[in-house]
Amino acid sequence: MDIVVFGAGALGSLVGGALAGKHAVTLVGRDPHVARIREDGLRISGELDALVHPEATTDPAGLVADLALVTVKAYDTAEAAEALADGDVDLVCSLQNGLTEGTLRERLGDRVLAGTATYGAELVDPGHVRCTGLGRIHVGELDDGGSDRAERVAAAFRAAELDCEADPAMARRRWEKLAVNAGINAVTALAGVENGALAGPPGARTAERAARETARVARAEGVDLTDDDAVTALRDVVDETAANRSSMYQDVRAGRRTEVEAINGAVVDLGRANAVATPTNGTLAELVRTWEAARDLRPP
Ligand code: KPL
Repeated sequence: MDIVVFGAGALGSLVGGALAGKHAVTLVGRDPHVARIREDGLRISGELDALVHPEATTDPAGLVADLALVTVKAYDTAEAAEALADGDVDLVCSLQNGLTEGTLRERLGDRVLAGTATYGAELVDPGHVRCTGLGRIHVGELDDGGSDRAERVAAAFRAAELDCEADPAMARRRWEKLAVNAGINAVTALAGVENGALAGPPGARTAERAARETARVARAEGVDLTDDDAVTALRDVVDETAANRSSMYQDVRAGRRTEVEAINGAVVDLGRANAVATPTNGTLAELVRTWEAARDLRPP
């Protein structure tokens, strides 16, 4: 398969690098990471181990592929959709945090599949990504139901030895992942700890409250996600990615804008729309916003 990975951050580089062992992969990212990949290849270390030589570019214009994986930050989704609309890509699958598929679909129509990934990944240096936790990937139709194309994409991931399944119930899966991110990301970023620190109290208490609130909002939105399911999913990811620094913790360490609006912010907004109280997500969102505002990272 010809695969474009749009967003060569930590997860995009890890997944794209693994896929490059079996498929023709082009990573779209920024220098100096892209320049180093072009010169020396992409090194994957940690739980996965490989040196691969995918194509890499900083130019998102005119991309042609069977499949585009979108791995940009949630706030860059509209821009990615715009660039992909100008190319020639058969299928598009989001592996992002947050419920971003709606934005992709507005511009790219029913070519869009939903996806979730719980692998832990960190960019160590330009040209080097570390796999800090073997998670799994799920792909499927945005409107639920099974499909051949989702099965094909899952098989392409599995051919590259990534743990992946097609899921006919992606609405629930996406909310489950949102609950996991709502619990893990802001708490680890604010406390400056790896995911494994949420395996027990006190970290687990706040993280689990945020995940339960997310499940309540999901149910108000018509998605069948119990509080217990959300907490179990959270605990599983904490366990599988114990050594990982969450993407929000990595953003905070690097002094970058975070995805708080797409995670805790989105839970609060949808909670308000459905008259569901989300005090823990609200507090976490406000604390992360305070950190961003103090560094002038908030969008105008
Ligand atoms: O999605 C993640 C993230 O860090 O954004 C998890 C799966 C929680 C891994 O840390």
